Amino acid sequence: MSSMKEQIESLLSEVSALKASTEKEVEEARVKYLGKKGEITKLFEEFRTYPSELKKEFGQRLNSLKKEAMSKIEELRESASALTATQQSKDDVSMPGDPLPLGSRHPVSIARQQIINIFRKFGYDVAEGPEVEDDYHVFEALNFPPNHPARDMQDTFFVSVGHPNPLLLRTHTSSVQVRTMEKMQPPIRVICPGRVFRNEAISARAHCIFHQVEGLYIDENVSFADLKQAILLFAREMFGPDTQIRMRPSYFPFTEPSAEVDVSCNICHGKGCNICKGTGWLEILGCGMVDPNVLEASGIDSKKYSGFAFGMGIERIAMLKWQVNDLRHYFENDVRFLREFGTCVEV
Ligand code: 2NL
Repeated sequence: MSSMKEQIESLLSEVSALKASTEKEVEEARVKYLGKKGEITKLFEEFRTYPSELKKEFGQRLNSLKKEAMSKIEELRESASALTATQQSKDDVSMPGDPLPLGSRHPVSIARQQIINIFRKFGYDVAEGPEVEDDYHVFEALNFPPNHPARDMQDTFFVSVGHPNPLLLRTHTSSVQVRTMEKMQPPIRVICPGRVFRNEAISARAHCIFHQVEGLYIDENVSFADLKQAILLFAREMFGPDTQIRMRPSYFPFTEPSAEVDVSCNICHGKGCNICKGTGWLEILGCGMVDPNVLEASGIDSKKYSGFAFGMGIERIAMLKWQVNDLRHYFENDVRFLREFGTCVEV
């Protein structure tokens, strides 16, 4: 049998290498070393029979072995019980999280994206520009006469006044097309989506902020027939393949001739309903051949080039497409309205 000294040394290294991952294993280790018949307890019993000169030699060593074993067991017990607490908790930390309800896209955004996608397919580029513009790019370059009512404080939000070229909030996105013509020579094919601002009282049909898409096509020999075909193809992509269009003469300062375009009512198909007010037709946009003055103002030779332009209100297009009966729905953000346009996950 090995000596007391060797036994103490070997137990000391055993104890310091002890491992246990459950509370049961910790208890087994405690019994093995410190229980009534435990190995350390047995050494103490043997020690008691020793003569006093040997007691002096081993007493201290035995005591520190016991202390070491007790603190090691305590340490293992703490980490095992922390582990058990996590494992026994009712929360399954490996479960996937609760799904977050996703929002849905706003109908004005959906309509804008559809309009953009259609014209991209026709080869148009998308251009954007500033919302705070100057009088020149919104009115002057677009052939607005000096006393046109749109240039009045009543109709336009001015940022600065008393200046020959005052800053204002753009009333249409044509200013972006003017900036495009200033920068490049034909062929030009652009569409300009964006927010526009008009000083109007808010009602079911009007708002002071709304969204527009304008388009511009300039090249040699562009004719009114090209305009008609472009609008027809757009209308059929947007409102369905059976859609018919009609054009009514109109007036804009920046186009000549000008027209307003109606599409056949896709709700009653001409039978008469309250959306088309019994006429069978819905107005969707304004358009025309770009006035030569407008081309020349931006440095394009009106003898060599001609072009067409058009503009539409996105809110209006979305109203016709999805039968929204009041413009104010767009701005109130009532989730019951917004959910009609997307697959919103319920909470
Ligand atoms: C409407 C009518 C229109 C244009 C916009 C335009 C732009 C340039 C030159 C000529 Cl740079 N025209 N834009 C032309 C005709 C009609 O908008 O009812 N918009 C909501």
